[in-house]
Amino acid sequence: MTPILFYGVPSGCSFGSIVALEWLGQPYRLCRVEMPRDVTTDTFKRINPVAETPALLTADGRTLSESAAILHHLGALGLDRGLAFPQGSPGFDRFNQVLGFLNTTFFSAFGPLWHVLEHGSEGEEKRVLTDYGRARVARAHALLDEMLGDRPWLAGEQRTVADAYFAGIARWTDYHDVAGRMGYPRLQRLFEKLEADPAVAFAHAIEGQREARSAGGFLGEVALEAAVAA
Ligand SMILES: N[C@@H](CCC(=O)N[C@@H](CS)C(=O)NCC(=O)O)C(=O)O
Repeated sequence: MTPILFYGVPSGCSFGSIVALEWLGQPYRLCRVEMPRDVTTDTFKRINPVAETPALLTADGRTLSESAAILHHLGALGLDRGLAFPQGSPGFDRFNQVLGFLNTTFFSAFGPLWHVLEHGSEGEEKRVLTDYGRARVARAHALLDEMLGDRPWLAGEQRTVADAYFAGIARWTDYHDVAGRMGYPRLQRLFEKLEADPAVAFAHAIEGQREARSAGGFLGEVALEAAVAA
C-alpha cells in the first residue's frame, strides 16, 4: 500500500516528516489531523493510542508513531539519497545523536511556552513558566549551534532527515517571544537554507491548505476515517 503520514495542525512537529517524505521522493499520502480535536478521537487512537502526531501507516501496513522512529524509517529508505546513514557507521552515530538531541532537549524546551499559550496561564504561573521556557529555549539553541559548528548540515556534510525535523521545530520561535536563533548566525543560516528548500515550502503549503507543489511523491490527502480504514 501507499504509506500515509498523519500530520498535525497547527504547526505540528510532523512538519519534518512531511519534508522527509518529499526528499525521499517515493509515493505517499497525507492525512490531516486537527489538534487537539482529532488526536483524542477513538478513530485516531487506533493509529496512535498516545494521541499524538506524527504517525505513519507504512507500506507494509504497520502503524508507526514517534518522530524519531518515523524519521529513522524514512531515512533508512533514503540511504541512497543520503537522508541518513547506515547503522553501525560513524555517520549514523552522529546523525542519531543530533536527532536524539532535537527530539528531547530541543523539542521539550518549548514545552513550558506551549503550556502558557494553550492553557492561557496568567499571573505568577505565566511568569514562572515563561521565564523557565525562555531559558530552556535559549540553552537548547546555544547547544545546537555549538553542535552544528561550521558544518553545512546538522549531521555533517549531507542533508538528512534530522535537518527536516529541525525545520519543523525551529519555527516555533515564531509563536513565542523568545530569542531563538537570534545571536546564532550559523543556526539562522541553516534555518534560512531550509526555508528556501522546495520540500519545506511544500510542507508550509500543505499545513496552510494552499496549492502545494510536490517533488513527485505526494499522491494526495486522505480523510481520517478513510485513512484508518486503509
Ligand atoms: N514524542 C512524540 C511527541 C509528539 C507530539 O508531542 N506531538 C504533538 C504535536 S508537535 C501532538 O500531537 N500534540 C497533540 C495535541 O496538541 O493535541 C514525537 O516525538 O513524535
